[in-house]
Amino acid sequence: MITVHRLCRFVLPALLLAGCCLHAQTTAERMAWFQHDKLGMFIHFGPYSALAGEWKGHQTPVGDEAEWIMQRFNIPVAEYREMAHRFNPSRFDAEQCVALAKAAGMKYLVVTAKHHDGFAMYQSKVSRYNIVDWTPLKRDIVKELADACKKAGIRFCVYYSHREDWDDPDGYGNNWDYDRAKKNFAKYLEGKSKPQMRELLTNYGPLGLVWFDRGLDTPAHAQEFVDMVRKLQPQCLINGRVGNYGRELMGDYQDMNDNGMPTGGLEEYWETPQTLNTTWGYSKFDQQWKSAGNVIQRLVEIVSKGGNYLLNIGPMGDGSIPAPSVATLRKVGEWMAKNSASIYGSSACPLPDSPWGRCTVNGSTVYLHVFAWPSDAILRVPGLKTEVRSAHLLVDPAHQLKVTREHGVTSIGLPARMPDDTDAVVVLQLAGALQVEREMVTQGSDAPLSLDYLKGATSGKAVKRFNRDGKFHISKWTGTADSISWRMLVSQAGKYRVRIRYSAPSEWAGGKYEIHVGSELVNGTVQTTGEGYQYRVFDLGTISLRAGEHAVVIRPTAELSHYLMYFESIVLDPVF
Ligand code: H79
Repeated sequence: MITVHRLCRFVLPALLLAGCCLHAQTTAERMAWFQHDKLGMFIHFGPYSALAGEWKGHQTPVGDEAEWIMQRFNIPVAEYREMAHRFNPSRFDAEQCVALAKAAGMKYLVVTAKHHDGFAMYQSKVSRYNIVDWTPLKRDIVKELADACKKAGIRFCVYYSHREDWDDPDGYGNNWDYDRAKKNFAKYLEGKSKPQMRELLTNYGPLGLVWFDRGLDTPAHAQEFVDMVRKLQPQCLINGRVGNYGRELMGDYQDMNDNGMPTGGLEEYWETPQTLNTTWGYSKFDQQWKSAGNVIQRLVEIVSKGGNYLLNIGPMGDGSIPAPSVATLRKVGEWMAKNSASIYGSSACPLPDSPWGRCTVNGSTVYLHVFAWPSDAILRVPGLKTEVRSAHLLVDPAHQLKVTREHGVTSIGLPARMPDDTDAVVVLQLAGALQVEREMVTQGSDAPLSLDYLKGATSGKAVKRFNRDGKFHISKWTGTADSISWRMLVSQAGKYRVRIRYSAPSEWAGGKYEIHVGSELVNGTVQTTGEGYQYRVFDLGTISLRAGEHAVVIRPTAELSHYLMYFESIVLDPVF
């Protein structure tokens, strides 16, 4: 049995701490709005928008990212600069843009103040290569959006590409005009990147967050950006890409890979940046638009796994927003207008996956998001242990739905017709905090039992995390109170080979752990798998298991000064 919601484990302790002492803001306090707001608008806008995926007859295919066009065709700096001289998005309307975000239910907005091409979309004293000093438009787009956001009550945020700069001779990425060997990266950091970041943190009012991209060469350099944000705007959040990929998180929260979706609920703050078609910057070739229904179901999936959705629009060269993006966001807004109570402030749902949809949780209220209406109009919810006080459709609170429970399955009588063709939300009011039956790991007739990080229940400091390299694992465990456990049903008695899969840097070698499988005990010693996240399998010998239910627990055997390992799975293979 696990008590919900899981996020309490890392949010609540910090909040309690904050309540009892007067001190600098904790991460949890800074993160509160982000945790609540769930949906943001990303805007990719720059001179590349005017190229729309085409340069001198060369086209970026669908699937390529049109904001990368300068790099893709190795456009010489002089020619790209000349093109940027003519960039004149006179139809850009910040208030309209922000109104669209608001109508869609978005609560924060992140605009590319400088993307990898090095062009600033605001008036910068650091470099004349900016939209006010370099183009016929002569308007500060960042300022216009900051003002419009303030008026509309949307949290204003900036994207700044701190490492990549294809215009600056010392920035990363342009090795077609500039000799890589002659680059002085520190000169770029001190001369452009940091001073521009300082301008953005000084001249545009309070920023909700700064969205860095592509990491930095060293943790020390990344720390300088973190320190600058903390000093100039202590409330401002910092996304994890401020630091190097494939390393421990720096900043306040994790971003998944671009368009990434975690396999399950994570026990940390996270966000996924996603596109409406397949490019960030506008491309006239990319008409692979997601449907509004797909976007709504993605939003629900993200919230059901505890994350935030940062959804992109790419304005065109004239500044207007592509019509399909507008249409989709308006439809998302129509759904949100009726259903946002199931989104804002909600957290990850610990109920097992269901064939009909997903669920989100807010205190003792559970929102069942029905994507596929059951043909017999009975919604079956296995694993829910807390008593259900009442059930109704979110859009029809006056009409109570009948709830029964048999053999651990809660059934809700639905109307015959689905009231929303994308996601009809059923609200369950519980008698107390949501408690769920732990999922049972089972085996096929002669198949292994797989105890992975997804099905495991963490306790103590152990948490499910993104590894900043595309994979997921459990880490942050350092002592005997930090464990992972499973319920497992062995249908075939006999001998099983125990294998564990994890990643561990060299400093963690020698850490001792134990695995209890029913009454059997397996001891292990951590071996290094090398630097970065390289998961390897280690054989821990065989054990004998009787048929029936067993509890499995893995934990460190002593207090450590570091994490035990980045845990991925334990597999029990029958040996016959
Ligand atoms: O701003 C958006 C992307 O431009 C940026 N992140 C999001 C939010 C990004 N930076 N780096 N990357 C994405 C990954 C780079 C992928 C690449 Fe490619 C593969 C670069 C070159 C090959 C994709 C395909 C882009 C150009 C071709």
